[in-house]
Amino acid sequence: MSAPIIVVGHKNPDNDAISAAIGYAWLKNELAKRDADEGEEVPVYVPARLGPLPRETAGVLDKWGIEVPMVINNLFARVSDVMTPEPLSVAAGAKIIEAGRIMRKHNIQALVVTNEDGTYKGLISTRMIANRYISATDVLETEGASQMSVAADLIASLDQTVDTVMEEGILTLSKDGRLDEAVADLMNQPFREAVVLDEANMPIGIVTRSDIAVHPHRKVILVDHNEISQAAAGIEDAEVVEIIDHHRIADVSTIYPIKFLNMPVGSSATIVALECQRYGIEPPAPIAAVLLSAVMTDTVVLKSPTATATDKRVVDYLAGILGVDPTEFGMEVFSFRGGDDDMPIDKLVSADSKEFDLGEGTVLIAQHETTNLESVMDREQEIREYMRSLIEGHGYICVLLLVTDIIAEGSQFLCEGNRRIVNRAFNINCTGEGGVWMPGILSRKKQVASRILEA
Ligand SMILES: [Mn+2]
Repeated sequence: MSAPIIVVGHKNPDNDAISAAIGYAWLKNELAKRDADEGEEVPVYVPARLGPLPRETAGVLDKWGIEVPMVINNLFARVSDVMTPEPLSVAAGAKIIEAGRIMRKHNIQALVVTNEDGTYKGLISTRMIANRYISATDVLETEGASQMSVAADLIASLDQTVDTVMEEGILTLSKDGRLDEAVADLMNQPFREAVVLDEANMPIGIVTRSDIAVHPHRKVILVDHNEISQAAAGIEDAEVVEIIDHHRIADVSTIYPIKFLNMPVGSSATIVALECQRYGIEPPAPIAAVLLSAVMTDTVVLKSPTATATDKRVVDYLAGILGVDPTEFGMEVFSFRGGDDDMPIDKLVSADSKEFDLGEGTVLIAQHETTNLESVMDREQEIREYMRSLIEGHGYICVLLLVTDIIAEGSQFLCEGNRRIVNRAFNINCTGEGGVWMPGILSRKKQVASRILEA
């Protein structure tokens, strides 16, 4: 079975990054099942995420009984992508002739040697047996040795146990280890094989030098981003097979032409819903709920200037499937976020934050949406202290936090580091205290990041 295709959003995932991945993986699986020919292997699409679940996502997934997508750390090819699973083994106490028979029967060059409890002990290869045989002829060098004594030693060798010729110093690997590191280690040891062990020291695979002649690439579909700095580590090593996004076109590149759907709409989930309509595959209620929640959070209940007529149509379509009032539904999703006064400071400031490279350095633009600006501003000192710790820890030249009041429809700008960058772009005067109220600013992408990048 070939490896599943990962569908994943950006780092620091927001509700759209995770929901669009869930929705698009669902649609791709439906299409794969529909379009597969008889007896053909059906590809499997698996949604994943690059970080913790936002509270509202956790609330929606829990309410609609949807499995939380797995966390992935990187997209580098792994040992498990090339290993031959379920390697044949032989007990350390078995005779060499027995090991030889197994290898001949299965036409393989090496066997894993195991202890009595099945755990890993070493490895025996045809090469090691051949060396033992050739060394039997060494007796010819000694005075008075006859061909008969060589033959006797050869016969005696067949009766020896596997552990007398096996090697114990073979490279061992774990299946989730990075392939490039495993390859370097494998080429650095004198043996052609490495053994893959699980946590209990049981052999679960074998990797040989011929297995690594071809370097595999993990297949991935990117949703809600197309920028390397926002993608999983190892993105350059992966094969991007599709991109579904509503951000500016950035720097992820591919070798082959791919399906790249980029639309200036309010959310990636909107594009996923449009694809459902285009293929005539209506999402079931739980998927419709996940998608609708993402349109609502990304467009701040359709109030953001990023919300388009297309988003409104999609919202009506999804709300129709669910039989709900879209605004009420959206408000419920926002309510899953909980109160601002007891939210951990790191969540409040950096749960939804993105890095932007200005050339002179990196700016972090964070956004916190609230229905109660005052309760957030009550924590200003704590917030600013945390923002300064981000600057110290990551070397940002500037950190900007937008505290977006979705009822008053504007954002309070709080800025630490080089405030000139923000002040220049907006012609305002952010200081170290109080921040600046920016009416009508709801969208980081459309109204803030673009202006800072252009300034
Ligand atoms: Mn989005």
